[in-house]
Amino acid sequence: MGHILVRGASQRLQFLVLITACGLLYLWFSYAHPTRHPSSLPIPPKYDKKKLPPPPYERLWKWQENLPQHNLSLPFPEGRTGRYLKFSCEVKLLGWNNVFNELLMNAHLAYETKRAFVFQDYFWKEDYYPWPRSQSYHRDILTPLNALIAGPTAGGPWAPGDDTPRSVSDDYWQIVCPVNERKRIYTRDVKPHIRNSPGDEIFAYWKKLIMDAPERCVEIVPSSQEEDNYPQVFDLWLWGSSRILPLWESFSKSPTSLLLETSPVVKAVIARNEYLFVPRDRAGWTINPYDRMMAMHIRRGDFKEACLRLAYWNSTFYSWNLLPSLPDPLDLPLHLGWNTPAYNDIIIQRCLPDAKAIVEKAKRAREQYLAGHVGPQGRNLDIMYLLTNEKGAWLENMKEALRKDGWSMIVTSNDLELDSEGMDVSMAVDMDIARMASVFIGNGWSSFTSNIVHRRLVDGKPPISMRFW
Ligand SMILES: Nc1nc2c(ncn2[C@@H]2O[C@H](COP(=O)(O)OP(=O)(O)OP(=O)(O)O)[C@@H](O)[C@H]2O)c(=O)[nH]1
Ligand SMILES: [Mg+2]
Repeated sequence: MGHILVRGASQRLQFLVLITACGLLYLWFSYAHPTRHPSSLPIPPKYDKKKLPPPPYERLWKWQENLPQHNLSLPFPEGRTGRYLKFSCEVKLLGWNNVFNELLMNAHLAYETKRAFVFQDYFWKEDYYPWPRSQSYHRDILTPLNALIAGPTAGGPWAPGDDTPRSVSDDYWQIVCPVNERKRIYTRDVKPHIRNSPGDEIFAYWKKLIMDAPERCVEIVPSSQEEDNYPQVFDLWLWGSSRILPLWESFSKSPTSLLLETSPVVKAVIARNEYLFVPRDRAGWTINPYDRMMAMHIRRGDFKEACLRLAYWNSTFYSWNLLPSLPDPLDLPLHLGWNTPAYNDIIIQRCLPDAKAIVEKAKRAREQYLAGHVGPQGRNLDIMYLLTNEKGAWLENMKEALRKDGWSMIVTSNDLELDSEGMDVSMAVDMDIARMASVFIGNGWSSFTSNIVHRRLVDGKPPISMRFW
């Protein structure tokens, strides 16, 4: 037994020496050999997005917490004697863009009433979150507002000389405005007086109410879901109708709009992916790729049902997409009966165009833009960015069709390399690329599109560069 063991051990030793020698020989050969072909290089592990955990944002939360206005000793109108306005009725658990347009208008109302806007973080709808709910670090699924946007709405400074109090976080509101010092205004007491009124009248009504309140701290409290499905000050019924339009003039010129900024997190994600947009011709890095870019917002997935639902509930475009200065309004023929097959056909064409219609629209939008506009690079528009929730064969065929139609460089949302912060803010990343592109084509029913339109118009981009399917 002992002998067998000794013999077995010495055989194992010989075997090990042989294996090690072969390994060393192989390593020497493969690394010392100068003509190694690149295809024989080790293949890196595939970038598996789902394996990255969600971003903890520890430093960003801390930064938000330490904003300089979070200081009780500051003089009026900030600090412990300051004036604050919190919208507890702000919509939660919806797509980012329905939340975004509302919170900006709330911030504008706070500005107009000379109160500090209490900003809240983004509460994700679980279905849209890139990770399973169980991976959230909080009870709710949250992203700090400052990861998604920057500017005074998220606590940044107002313009020099503007003495409006700066926005504060919800956590600071709990400290500076203890419960017994809050004046509560219930939406159920206010909204019935102005239901279905034009947006400017709704705004003016709330503004007076809040200005007249002598209390330092005002909280707008929502009624129950049973009483009001959308208990917001500026609710979905307003955003989805032309009643919003009278607000454009003041909102688009407000410091809330003018000082709204892309967040550093979003800027960083774009910067690390920007090489993808650099043209391969000789001009290369010397040009601004956005001057030659068209961006298209292509909503797919289960959107057929969504489009028909929109057609059923609402025959008009959404919010700023309704601005009459924009070139592709939804003009439905008068004789069309609501919800008839012919009516639904038109809605589907405008809401969920097929690949052929998309290529055609891109071509026409390009021609019409170039006919009236000479960019810094002359008349050129050949880089395409597709913002999309679509993947797979449909998208590949779409890219091929665009390539055949002369688009020399085509990049999609799926081509971006995203770290976990990038995954978390990817909608804001796509939106910012679309903001900067020379021409943007979007979906008229979408708040994702209308928030891009808002920033493009505020940036001074011409209406002919904002198109709808
Ligand atoms: N990065 C990226 N994310 C998208 C895109 N489309 C949808 N999403 C994500 O999915 C969520 C829900 O999508 P939507 O319902 O189309 O967008 P929304 O923000 O709710 O705005 P609406 O267009 O009014 O519905 C968005 O908020 C994003 O988080 C896209 O094109 N790019
Ligand atoms: Mg949505």
